[in-house]
Amino acid sequence: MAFFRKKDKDSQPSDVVPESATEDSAAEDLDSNDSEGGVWSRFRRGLKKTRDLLKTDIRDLFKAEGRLVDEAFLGELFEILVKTDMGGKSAMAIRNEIESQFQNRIVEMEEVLGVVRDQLRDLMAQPEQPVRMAPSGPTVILVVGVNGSGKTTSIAKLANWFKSEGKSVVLGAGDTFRAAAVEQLSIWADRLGVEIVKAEQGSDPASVAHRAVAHTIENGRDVCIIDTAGRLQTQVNLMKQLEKIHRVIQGQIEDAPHEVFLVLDATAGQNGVSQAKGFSEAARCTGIILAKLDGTAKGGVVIPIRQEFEIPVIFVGQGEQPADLALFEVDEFVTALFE
Ligand SMILES: Nc1nc2c(ncn2[C@@H]2O[C@H](COP(=O)(O)OP(=O)(O)O)[C@@H](O)[C@H]2O)c(=O)[nH]1
Ligand SMILES: [Mg+2]
Repeated sequence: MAFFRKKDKDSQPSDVVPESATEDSAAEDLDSNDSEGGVWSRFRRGLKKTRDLLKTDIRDLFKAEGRLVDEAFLGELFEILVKTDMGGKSAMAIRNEIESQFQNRIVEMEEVLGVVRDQLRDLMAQPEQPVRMAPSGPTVILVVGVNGSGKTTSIAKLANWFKSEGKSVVLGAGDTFRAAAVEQLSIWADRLGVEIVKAEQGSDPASVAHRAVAHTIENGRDVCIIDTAGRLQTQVNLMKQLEKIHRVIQGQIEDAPHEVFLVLDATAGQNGVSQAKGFSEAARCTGIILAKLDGTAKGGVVIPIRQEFEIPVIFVGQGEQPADLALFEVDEFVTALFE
Protein backbone atom coordinates (compact mmCIF):
# COMPACT_ATOMS: atom_id res chain seq x y z
CA MET A 1 0.00 0.00 0.00
CA ALA A 2 1.41 3.37 -0.99
CA PHE A 3 0.68 6.24 1.29
CA PHE A 4 2.32 8.78 -0.87
CA ARG A 5 2.86 9.19 -4.55
CA LYS A 6 6.24 9.31 -6.11
CA LYS A 7 4.98 11.72 -8.70
CA ASP A 8 1.79 12.85 -10.25
CA LYS A 9 2.05 13.05 -13.98
CA ASP A 10 -1.60 13.99 -14.43
CA SER A 11 -1.55 17.13 -12.36
CA GLN A 12 1.75 18.29 -13.76
CA PRO A 13 1.76 17.48 -17.45
CA SER A 14 5.19 17.63 -18.98
CA ASP A 15 5.34 19.94 -21.94
CA VAL A 16 9.08 20.13 -22.28
CA VAL A 17 11.45 17.84 -24.10
CA PRO A 18 14.38 16.66 -21.96
CA GLU A 19 17.62 18.46 -22.74
CA SER A 20 19.60 15.49 -23.97
CA ALA A 21 19.62 11.74 -24.13
CA THR A 22 22.64 11.52 -21.81
CA GLU A 23 20.80 13.34 -19.09
CA ASP A 24 17.86 11.03 -19.56
CA SER A 25 19.88 7.92 -18.86
CA ALA A 26 21.49 9.57 -15.83
CA ALA A 27 18.04 10.24 -14.44
CA GLU A 28 17.05 6.64 -15.05
CA ASP A 29 20.01 5.39 -13.06
CA LEU A 30 19.14 7.63 -10.15
CA ASP A 31 15.55 6.53 -10.34
CA SER A 32 16.37 2.86 -10.07
CA ASN A 33 16.60 3.22 -6.31
CA ASP A 34 12.86 3.60 -6.32
CA SER A 35 12.22 0.13 -7.62
CA GLU A 36 9.33 -1.67 -6.07
CA GLY A 37 8.78 -0.92 -2.45
CA GLY A 38 11.89 1.27 -2.07
CA VAL A 39 10.73 4.62 -0.76
CA TRP A 40 7.29 3.31 0.19
CA SER A 41 8.24 0.36 2.31
CA ARG A 42 10.80 2.39 4.21
CA PHE A 43 8.19 4.88 5.32
CA ARG A 44 5.86 2.05 6.24
CA ARG A 45 8.55 0.55 8.40
CA GLY A 46 9.01 3.93 10.05
CA LEU A 47 5.34 3.88 11.02
CA LYS A 48 5.51 0.43 12.57
CA LYS A 49 5.81 1.59 16.16
CA THR A 50 2.90 4.00 15.89
CA ARG A 51 0.83 1.44 14.05
CA ASP A 52 1.51 -1.33 16.57
CA LEU A 53 0.62 0.91 19.50
CA LEU A 54 -2.60 2.01 17.89
CA LYS A 55 -3.66 -1.51 17.03
CA THR A 56 -2.39 -3.67 19.86
CA ASP A 57 -2.61 -1.35 22.83
CA ILE A 58 -6.03 0.00 21.97
CA ARG A 59 -7.26 -3.55 21.48
CA ASP A 60 -6.00 -4.37 24.97
CA LEU A 61 -8.25 -1.65 26.37
CA PHE A 62 -11.32 -3.61 25.37
CA LYS A 63 -13.07 -6.66 26.62
CA ALA A 64 -15.22 -8.75 24.29
CA GLU A 65 -18.38 -6.97 25.40
CA GLY A 66 -17.00 -3.48 24.83
CA ARG A 67 -16.04 -0.90 27.41
CA LEU A 68 -17.66 1.94 29.32
CA VAL A 69 -16.30 5.34 28.30
CA ASP A 70 -15.52 6.85 31.70
CA GLU A 71 -12.59 8.83 33.13
CA ALA A 72 -10.52 5.68 33.61
CA PHE A 73 -10.98 4.60 30.00
CA LEU A 74 -10.26 8.09 28.65
CA GLY A 75 -7.11 8.30 30.75
CA GLU A 76 -5.83 4.96 29.49
CA LEU A 77 -6.66 5.84 25.91
CA PHE A 78 -4.83 9.16 26.21
CA GLU A 79 -1.75 7.37 27.53
CA ILE A 80 -1.67 5.02 24.57
CA LEU A 81 -2.10 7.85 22.10
CA VAL A 82 0.68 9.86 23.72
CA LYS A 83 3.00 6.86 23.48
CA THR A 84 2.69 6.99 19.70
CA ASP A 85 4.57 9.85 18.09
CA MET A 86 1.50 11.99 17.53
CA GLY A 87 2.26 14.42 20.35
CA GLY A 88 0.23 15.54 23.36
CA LYS A 89 -1.95 18.03 21.50
CA SER A 90 -3.27 15.52 19.01
CA ALA A 91 -3.71 12.88 21.70
CA MET A 92 -5.76 15.32 23.78
CA ALA A 93 -7.91 16.35 20.82
CA ILE A 94 -8.71 12.72 20.09
CA ARG A 95 -9.39 11.91 23.73
CA ASN A 96 -11.81 14.84 23.95
CA GLU A 97 -13.61 13.83 20.80
CA ILE A 98 -14.10 10.28 22.10
CA GLU A 99 -15.41 11.76 25.34
CA SER A 100 -17.91 14.02 23.62
CA GLN A 101 -19.18 11.26 21.33
CA PHE A 102 -19.32 8.32 23.69
CA GLN A 103 -19.29 9.49 27.31
CA ASN A 104 -20.94 7.00 29.69
CA ARG A 105 -21.74 4.61 26.89
CA ILE A 106 -20.41 1.13 26.24
CA VAL A 107 -18.37 1.18 23.06
CA GLU A 108 -16.76 -1.37 20.81
CA MET A 109 -13.16 -1.04 19.76
CA GLU A 110 -14.05 -0.44 16.12
CA GLU A 111 -16.11 2.62 17.04
CA VAL A 112 -13.21 4.11 18.93
CA LEU A 113 -10.70 3.32 16.21
CA GLY A 114 -13.02 4.91 13.67
CA VAL A 115 -13.03 8.16 15.62
CA VAL A 116 -9.26 8.07 16.08
CA ARG A 117 -8.85 7.63 12.33
CA ASP A 118 -11.29 10.43 11.46
CA GLN A 119 -9.73 12.77 13.99
CA LEU A 120 -6.25 12.14 12.65
CA ARG A 121 -7.50 12.90 9.14
CA ASP A 122 -9.04 16.16 10.40
CA LEU A 123 -6.00 17.16 12.39
CA MET A 124 -3.74 16.60 9.42
CA ALA A 125 -6.02 17.95 6.69
CA GLN A 126 -4.18 20.03 4.13
CA PRO A 127 -4.82 21.32 0.61
CA GLU A 128 -4.56 18.84 -2.27
CA GLN A 129 -2.38 20.90 -4.58
CA PRO A 130 1.08 19.32 -4.40
CA VAL A 131 3.46 21.87 -5.89
CA ARG A 132 2.45 25.34 -7.02
CA MET A 133 3.80 25.81 -10.52
CA ALA A 134 3.90 29.12 -12.38
CA PRO A 135 0.83 29.45 -14.62
CA SER A 136 3.22 30.35 -17.43
CA GLY A 137 6.96 30.84 -17.63
CA PRO A 138 9.47 29.49 -15.13
CA THR A 139 8.64 28.27 -11.64
CA VAL A 140 10.97 29.51 -8.91
CA ILE A 141 11.41 27.54 -5.70
CA LEU A 142 13.33 28.77 -2.69
CA VAL A 143 14.58 26.18 -0.21
CA VAL A 144 15.20 27.25 3.39
CA GLY A 145 15.82 25.63 6.75
CA VAL A 146 18.30 25.33 9.58
CA ASN A 147 21.81 24.11 8.89
CA GLY A 148 22.08 20.38 8.31
CA SER A 149 18.35 19.85 7.97
CA GLY A 150 18.78 18.45 4.46
CA LYS A 151 18.27 21.45 2.15
CA THR A 152 20.95 20.75 -0.41
CA THR A 153 20.12 17.04 -0.60
CA SER A 154 16.43 17.86 -0.95
CA ILE A 155 17.25 20.21 -3.81
CA ALA A 156 18.99 17.35 -5.61
CA LYS A 157 15.86 15.27 -5.03
CA LEU A 158 13.59 18.04 -6.33
CA ALA A 159 15.78 18.51 -9.39
CA ASN A 160 15.60 14.79 -10.08
CA TRP A 161 11.84 14.87 -9.57
CA PHE A 162 11.26 17.72 -12.03
CA LYS A 163 13.67 16.19 -14.53
CA SER A 164 11.73 12.97 -14.49
CA GLU A 165 8.65 15.06 -15.26
CA GLY A 166 10.46 16.22 -18.39
CA LYS A 167 11.21 19.67 -17.02
CA SER A 168 14.49 21.51 -17.34
CA VAL A 169 16.02 22.62 -14.06
CA VAL A 170 18.46 25.35 -13.02
CA LEU A 171 19.98 25.33 -9.55
CA GLY A 172 21.07 28.49 -7.75
CA ALA A 173 23.85 27.96 -5.19
CA GLY A 174 22.59 30.57 -2.75
CA ASP A 175 24.33 29.16 0.31
CA THR A 176 27.45 31.24 -0.25
CA PHE A 177 28.23 31.19 3.46
CA ARG A 178 30.19 27.94 3.17
CA ALA A 179 32.38 26.97 0.22
CA ALA A 180 31.51 23.31 0.83
CA ALA A 181 27.83 24.06 0.27
CA VAL A 182 28.46 25.38 -3.24
CA GLU A 183 30.71 22.42 -3.96
CA GLN A 184 28.09 19.95 -2.71
CA LEU A 185 25.39 21.44 -4.94
CA SER A 186 27.76 21.50 -7.94
CA ILE A 187 28.41 17.79 -7.53
CA TRP A 188 24.68 17.10 -7.54
CA ALA A 189 24.18 19.32 -10.59
CA ASP A 190 26.86 17.37 -12.47
CA ARG A 191 25.47 14.04 -11.41
CA LEU A 192 21.91 14.97 -12.33
CA GLY A 193 22.89 16.75 -15.53
CA VAL A 194 21.21 20.03 -14.58
CA GLU A 195 22.57 23.55 -14.86
CA ILE A 196 23.87 25.45 -11.87
CA VAL A 197 24.51 29.14 -11.26
CA LYS A 198 27.05 29.80 -8.53
CA ALA A 199 29.42 32.38 -7.16
CA GLU A 200 32.41 32.48 -4.86
CA GLN A 201 32.09 31.91 -1.17
CA GLY A 202 31.04 35.05 0.63
CA SER A 203 29.36 36.69 -2.36
CA ASP A 204 25.85 38.09 -2.11
CA PRO A 205 23.31 35.24 -2.22
CA ALA A 206 20.65 37.58 -3.57
CA SER A 207 22.84 38.27 -6.57
CA VAL A 208 23.30 34.52 -7.13
CA ALA A 209 19.53 34.11 -6.92
CA HIS A 210 19.09 36.95 -9.38
CA ARG A 211 21.51 35.40 -11.86
CA ALA A 212 19.95 31.97 -11.48
CA VAL A 213 16.47 33.31 -12.21
CA ALA A 214 17.78 35.43 -15.10
CA HIS A 215 19.50 32.36 -16.58
CA THR A 216 16.27 30.39 -16.22
CA ILE A 217 14.23 33.07 -17.99
CA GLU A 218 16.74 33.79 -20.76
CA ASN A 219 17.23 30.12 -21.62
CA GLY A 220 13.59 29.17 -21.37
CA ARG A 221 14.13 26.67 -18.55
CA ASP A 222 11.17 25.42 -16.52
CA VAL A 223 12.20 25.35 -12.89
CA CYS A 224 14.75 27.30 -10.87
CA ILE A 225 15.56 25.93 -7.40
CA ILE A 226 17.56 28.14 -5.08
CA ASP A 227 19.60 26.90 -2.12
CA THR A 228 20.06 29.16 0.90
CA ALA A 229 22.24 29.32 3.98
CA GLY A 230 20.93 27.82 7.20
CA ARG A 231 23.21 29.76 9.44
CA LEU A 232 24.79 33.22 9.47
CA GLN A 233 26.50 35.27 12.15
CA THR A 234 23.09 36.15 13.54
CA GLN A 235 19.55 35.03 12.98
CA VAL A 236 18.59 38.61 12.09
CA ASN A 237 21.19 38.66 9.30
CA LEU A 238 19.90 35.38 8.00
CA MET A 239 16.32 36.60 7.92
CA LYS A 240 17.39 39.83 6.21
CA GLN A 241 19.23 37.77 3.62
CA LEU A 242 16.20 35.58 2.93
CA GLU A 243 14.03 38.68 2.69
CA LYS A 244 16.41 40.23 0.16
CA ILE A 245 16.48 37.05 -1.95
CA HIS A 246 12.69 37.09 -1.91
CA ARG A 247 12.56 40.72 -3.03
CA VAL A 248 15.07 40.24 -5.82
CA ILE A 249 13.24 37.21 -7.23
CA GLN A 250 9.92 39.01 -7.04
CA GLY A 251 11.42 41.87 -9.02
CA GLN A 252 12.14 39.43 -11.85
CA ILE A 253 8.93 37.38 -11.80
CA GLU A 254 5.99 38.98 -10.10
CA ASP A 255 4.42 35.91 -8.48
CA ALA A 256 7.76 34.28 -7.60
CA PRO A 257 8.96 32.53 -5.58
CA HIS A 258 6.11 30.14 -6.33
CA GLU A 259 7.05 27.92 -3.43
CA VAL A 260 9.27 28.44 -0.41
CA PHE A 261 10.01 24.98 0.95
CA LEU A 262 11.03 24.62 4.55
CA VAL A 263 13.22 21.56 5.04
CA LEU A 264 12.71 19.89 8.42
CA ASP A 265 14.85 17.13 9.87
CA ALA A 266 12.49 14.39 11.05
CA THR A 267 15.10 13.18 13.53
CA ALA A 268 15.63 16.58 15.17
CA GLY A 269 12.87 16.33 17.76
CA GLN A 270 10.99 19.13 19.44
CA ASN A 271 13.96 21.49 19.53
CA GLY A 272 14.37 21.29 15.79
CA VAL A 273 10.70 22.03 15.33
CA SER A 274 10.80 25.19 17.48
CA GLN A 275 13.88 26.41 15.65
CA ALA A 276 12.22 25.83 12.32
CA LYS A 277 9.07 27.67 13.34
CA GLY A 278 11.01 30.93 13.39
CA PHE A 279 12.20 30.18 9.89
CA SER A 280 8.79 29.25 8.67
CA GLU A 281 7.25 32.54 9.68
CA ALA A 282 10.09 34.88 8.75
CA ALA A 283 10.80 33.27 5.39
CA ARG A 284 7.14 33.08 4.35
CA CYS A 285 7.35 29.34 3.78
CA THR A 286 4.63 27.69 1.73
CA GLY A 287 5.32 23.99 2.27
CA ILE A 288 7.41 21.49 4.18
CA ILE A 289 9.86 18.89 2.98
CA LEU A 290 10.26 16.44 5.84
CA ALA A 291 13.75 15.01 5.36
CA LYS A 292 15.41 11.98 6.99
CA LEU A 293 12.24 10.06 7.71
CA ASP A 294 14.29 6.94 6.99
CA GLY A 295 16.49 7.82 9.94
CA THR A 296 13.76 7.59 12.55
CA ALA A 297 11.49 4.86 13.84
CA LYS A 298 9.03 7.63 14.59
CA GLY A 299 7.25 8.10 11.30
CA GLY A 300 4.24 9.31 13.25
CA VAL A 301 6.16 12.54 13.89
CA VAL A 302 4.41 13.86 10.76
CA ILE A 303 1.30 14.32 12.92
CA PRO A 304 2.67 16.88 15.42
CA ILE A 305 4.54 18.58 12.59
CA ARG A 306 1.28 19.09 10.72
CA GLN A 307 -0.16 20.52 13.92
CA GLU A 308 2.72 22.88 14.67
CA PHE A 309 2.93 24.41 11.21
CA GLU A 310 0.25 26.18 9.25
CA ILE A 311 1.78 25.01 6.00
CA PRO A 312 1.30 21.57 4.38
CA VAL A 313 3.83 18.74 4.27
CA ILE A 314 4.45 18.39 0.53
CA PHE A 315 7.31 15.90 0.33
CA VAL A 316 9.02 13.39 2.55
CA GLY A 317 12.70 12.51 2.19
CA GLN A 318 13.64 8.89 2.69
CA GLY A 319 17.37 8.69 2.13
CA GLU A 320 20.43 10.41 0.74
CA GLN A 321 19.86 9.64 -2.95
CA PRO A 322 17.98 11.83 -5.45
CA ALA A 323 15.23 9.25 -5.92
CA ASP A 324 14.49 9.10 -2.18
CA LEU A 325 11.65 11.62 -2.30
CA ALA A 326 7.90 11.13 -2.29
CA LEU A 327 4.81 13.33 -2.29
CA PHE A 328 3.05 13.11 1.03
CA GLU A 329 -0.63 12.11 1.16
CA VAL A 330 -2.66 12.50 4.33
CA ASP A 331 -5.36 9.93 3.56
CA GLU A 332 -2.93 7.23 2.60
CA PHE A 333 -0.77 8.02 5.60
CA VAL A 334 -3.67 7.69 8.05
CA THR A 335 -4.88 4.52 6.37
CA ALA A 336 -1.40 3.05 6.65
CA LEU A 337 -1.40 3.71 10.38
CA PHE A 338 -4.31 1.33 10.87
CA GLU A 339 -3.55 -1.42 8.38
N1 LIG B 1 19.24 9.38 5.80
C1 LIG B 1 18.99 10.57 5.24
N2 LIG B 1 19.95 11.51 5.23
C2 LIG B 1 19.67 12.70 4.66
C3 LIG B 1 18.39 12.99 4.09
N3 LIG B 1 18.43 14.26 3.63
C4 LIG B 1 19.68 14.73 3.89
N4 LIG B 1 20.43 13.79 4.53
C5 LIG B 1 21.82 13.93 5.02
O1 LIG B 1 21.87 14.94 6.00
C6 LIG B 1 23.10 15.65 5.93
C7 LIG B 1 22.83 17.14 5.76
O2 LIG B 1 22.17 17.34 4.54
P1 LIG B 1 22.36 18.65 3.66
O3 LIG B 1 21.50 18.50 2.47
O4 LIG B 1 23.79 18.96 3.42
O5 LIG B 1 21.74 19.72 4.66
P2 LIG B 1 21.73 21.34 4.57
O6 LIG B 1 22.83 21.83 5.45
O7 LIG B 1 20.39 21.75 5.07
O8 LIG B 1 21.92 21.69 3.13
C8 LIG B 1 23.87 15.04 4.76
O9 LIG B 1 24.77 14.10 5.26
C9 LIG B 1 22.77 14.37 3.93
O10 LIG B 1 23.26 13.28 3.19
C10 LIG B 1 17.37 11.96 4.14
O11 LIG B 1 16.22 12.10 3.69
N5 LIG B 1 17.74 10.78 4.73
MG1 LIG C 1 23.32 22.89 2.27
